[in-house]
Amino acid sequence: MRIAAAERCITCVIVPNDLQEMKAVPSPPRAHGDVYSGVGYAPAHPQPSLNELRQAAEVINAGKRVAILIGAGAMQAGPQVIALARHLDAGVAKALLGKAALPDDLPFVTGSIGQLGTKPSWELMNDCDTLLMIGTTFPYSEFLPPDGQARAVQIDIAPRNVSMRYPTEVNLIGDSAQVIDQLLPLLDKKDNPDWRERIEVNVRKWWRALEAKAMEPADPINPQRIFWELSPRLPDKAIICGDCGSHTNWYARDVKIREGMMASLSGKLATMGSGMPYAIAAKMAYPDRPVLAIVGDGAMQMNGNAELITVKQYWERWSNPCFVVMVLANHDLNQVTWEQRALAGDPKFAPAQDVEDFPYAEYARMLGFKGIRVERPEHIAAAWEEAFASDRPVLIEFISDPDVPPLPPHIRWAQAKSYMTALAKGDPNELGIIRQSVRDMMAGLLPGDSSDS
Ligand SMILES: Cc1ncc(C[n+]2csc(CCOP(=O)(O)OP(=O)(O)O)c2C)c(N)n1
Ligand SMILES: [Mg+2]
Repeated sequence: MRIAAAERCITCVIVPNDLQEMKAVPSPPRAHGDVYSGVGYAPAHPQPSLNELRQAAEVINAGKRVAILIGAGAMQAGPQVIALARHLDAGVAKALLGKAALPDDLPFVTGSIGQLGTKPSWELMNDCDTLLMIGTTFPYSEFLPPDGQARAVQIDIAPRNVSMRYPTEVNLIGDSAQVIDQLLPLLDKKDNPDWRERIEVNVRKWWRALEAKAMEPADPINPQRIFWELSPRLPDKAIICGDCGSHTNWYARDVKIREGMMASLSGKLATMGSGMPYAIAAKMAYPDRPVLAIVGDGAMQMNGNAELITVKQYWERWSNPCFVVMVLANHDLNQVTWEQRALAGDPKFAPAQDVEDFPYAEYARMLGFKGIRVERPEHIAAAWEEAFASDRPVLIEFISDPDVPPLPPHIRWAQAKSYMTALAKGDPNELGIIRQSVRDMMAGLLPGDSSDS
């Protein structure tokens, strides 16, 4: 247990059968092979030296356009990151596991970064001259500033994580909140309203574009609208547990996290099947808080349906019964179908990608829960409200369109062309994809010409 806490890693604890059968004694005999140990845990408190802090301050003070990137390691440093961003006139982008580290209603928060990220995060990284990475191992270099463009500083509790994803000049090892507290007094107050204004304008434009995109019609439901309508209806202190699929894009981009909420998913392994077990674990740890699991129909059939039985077994012990499972029923392993179209130019291979139809809401009712099936976009908002007001666990099933492209914010013309080429090879969803792609271009999120590449 101590190794798990000290190393922050998965740790295997083996209790041999013969040990389990031994008598418990206050103290083992003092004999060769017997081990005496104590209880308790003392965490390490690594601290950067004053010299290192000064070097970091020198790099940051020399810059004019600062970008901050935070990850899960900044989860306990929200107020410090806000103070830092205000002091430096900086924008803050969030890696997927750091989504709950800062609320999305702050005007300088550009949202998530990367393949599932936002356009203002992309712009922030491309236009900055200084990068400050805090508690993150975000791996995709094409979403970070081009090499040589930005001088960079990294803060991380683990020495092995630094300079691993970007050639950072100065690395500060320690707890994010404490290190920022030490660094801030050494930093000059920036006076760069143009940079800050540019970031905030990009953020405002992005939210408007996302809303326009979410409100585009689809057949029958545009998945983005489900997430767009969710944000204002999320209860305070909600814990959101995501899964791996096309819905992870909409979770990352459209869901507006507020102060006091928690959110996670399988950010590093990106394994399907995280949503339901994470949600059950969240409810076990915080039975008084509302919990939402976001799951695709593929993952629901993989393990989610079975885990609903676990919920049946325990839910009446929870002080707050609010446990909502959202199933995105698109009858497709949609994320991979799109990856194959966009990256390889291959059409959907239906025998591998189709997901069998299943009556999720009906099955939930059979288990004694509330089951809601939503087939029309105008019913989404009321369905969310009904779900969060329920006195028992709820499964809410959205019949959604698999032809809405979950493409990255900076999609290049070459990629767009590559999936269009796939259509020529006879994609079974050809017509729907053309329809939704044209709608996306109209909403301004796909490039209309090669100048965007
Ligand atoms: C255990 C596991 N198997 C396979 C994958 C590859 N994979 C990533 S997303 C995805 C499709 C998920 O389908 P679904 O749950 O229906 O969500 P959707 O993409 O349709 O929203 C697959 C197969 C994975 N990440 N994890
Ligand atoms: Mg699916």
